Amino acid sequence: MPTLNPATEPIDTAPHTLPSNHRLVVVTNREPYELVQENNHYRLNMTTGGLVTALEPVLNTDSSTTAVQGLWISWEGATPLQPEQRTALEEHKGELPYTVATVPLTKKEITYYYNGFANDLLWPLFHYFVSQCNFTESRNWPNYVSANQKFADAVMANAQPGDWTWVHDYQLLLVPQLIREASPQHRIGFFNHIPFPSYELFRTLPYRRELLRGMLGSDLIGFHTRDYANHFLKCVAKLLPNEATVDMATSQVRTDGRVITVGAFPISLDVATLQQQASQPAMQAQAEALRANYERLGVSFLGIGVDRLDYTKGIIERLEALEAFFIKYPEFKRRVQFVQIAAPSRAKVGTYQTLRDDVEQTVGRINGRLAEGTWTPIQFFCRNFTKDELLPYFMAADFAMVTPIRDGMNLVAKEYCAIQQENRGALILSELAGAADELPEAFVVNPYSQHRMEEAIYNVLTLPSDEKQSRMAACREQVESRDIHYWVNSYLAAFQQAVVARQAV
Ligand code: ADQ
Repeated sequence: MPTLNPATEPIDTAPHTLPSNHRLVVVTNREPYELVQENNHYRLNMTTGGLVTALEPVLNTDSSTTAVQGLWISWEGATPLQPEQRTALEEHKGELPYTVATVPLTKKEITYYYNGFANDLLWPLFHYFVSQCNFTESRNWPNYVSANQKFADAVMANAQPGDWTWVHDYQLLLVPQLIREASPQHRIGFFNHIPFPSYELFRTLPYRRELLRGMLGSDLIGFHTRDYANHFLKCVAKLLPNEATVDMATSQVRTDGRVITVGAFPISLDVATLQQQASQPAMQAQAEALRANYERLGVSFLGIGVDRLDYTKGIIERLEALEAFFIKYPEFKRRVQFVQIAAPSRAKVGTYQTLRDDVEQTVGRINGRLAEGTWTPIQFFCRNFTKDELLPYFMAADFAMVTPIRDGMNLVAKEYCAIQQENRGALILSELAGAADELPEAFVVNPYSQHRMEEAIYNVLTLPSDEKQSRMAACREQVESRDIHYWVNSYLAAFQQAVVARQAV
């Protein structure tokens, strides 16, 4: 079997419905919808984050031509539901275009499995932030194991013969093996949404072998980039030499009498739906009004940053690069407005509480230092925007700064390109985001280099517009041709091949 790398190689991407009467079972930690109370009634709101944004159209038979019938298994949410809320959830579930099943986690599991092992150890380690890692083992690991067991149990409790079970992300690394133990013939796919670190980093984890074995319960293991896939294969070769054989050429692992396929599948967006939303006259009018408001204040260039509030996203480094830019090029003061929109996230993890304070202080310090008249260089919104609120900013902005310190993929970069239908905007993109592999025509920067970021800002403001347009056109065409349907089609095609490969052994 050839090495799977749809980022660079053609692969069968004809729309892949699963065999008839078969079902896709998506398993994620985060619930796709949360219950929101408004006045006296409840409604369901889509949750913020890359994973839900990407997966929703796969199962959403209302919005997609390649959607498949499915079940979505996830936790119930960070706060256990009160009886009244549970009733409301049951009533509203029917509005979703797919079936959902929830996994109730105890407060202890949420503290130690989710906030602890997943978000205070795996997340920073997989993003190369070793100094942020909390290696406390005594409660975090047992709760990670028990929570993973609950997800595996939920899969088994809901299982039907035609299921293709697709487990997602670093919170659930043990689930594939736990399902395999309960049901050896189960079809199991896994996808990791964050980077997979190099061996030298991964080996620092106390439970590194258990985690690899957990993932190897799958038939197909997917990553965003070939580099992440190779890191994983090298970790298996180094850490499980007596129980697994790795073939780097075919990107396969043999263990436990099975073949496991490993591949790169760069995630993307439901581009057509996003473009359709952006082309609504009301949305266009909002974008124009937004621009006009800034222009009235003398602003010629609008820049944006849109992120979950996370230290991996490089928000402070970006703001400091803007500060350095205004000091070096004072002629752009008053003429450039930067808007940073950040969605609060993981507020129960200590590093995230201090991050919000740090960003607010940085914004205050920079504005205090540089503000002139009515102009403050940075506007900061710290809340969830709806897509209708967010899109006008994407449309109005002359440039976007997507400059994470490390990021598995980064969908904001692709969202910004997708809606530049006139190729107007410019994207400044970190080379340490997975998206940089696919978007080399963006203004690619090293997020650790303030100097490079300053120069990139200068370039996007001063280069001739035809050069910027041709670079954006290349980025947009890439995003359009490798959209979410391409991602799901290529993953499901490879999943079916991987199950055949496993059964052939
Ligand atoms: P995330 O780290 O959550 O996802 P990302 O891919 O950037 O990050 O997606 C964030 C999503 O949230 C985007 O759709 C964006 O528009 C939205 N968003 C951000 N700020 C918002 C705000 N203030 N209000 C409303 N919406 C907001 C993880 C990995 C990524 C990977 C995805 C998918 O960390 O690297 O791209 O999964 O695999």
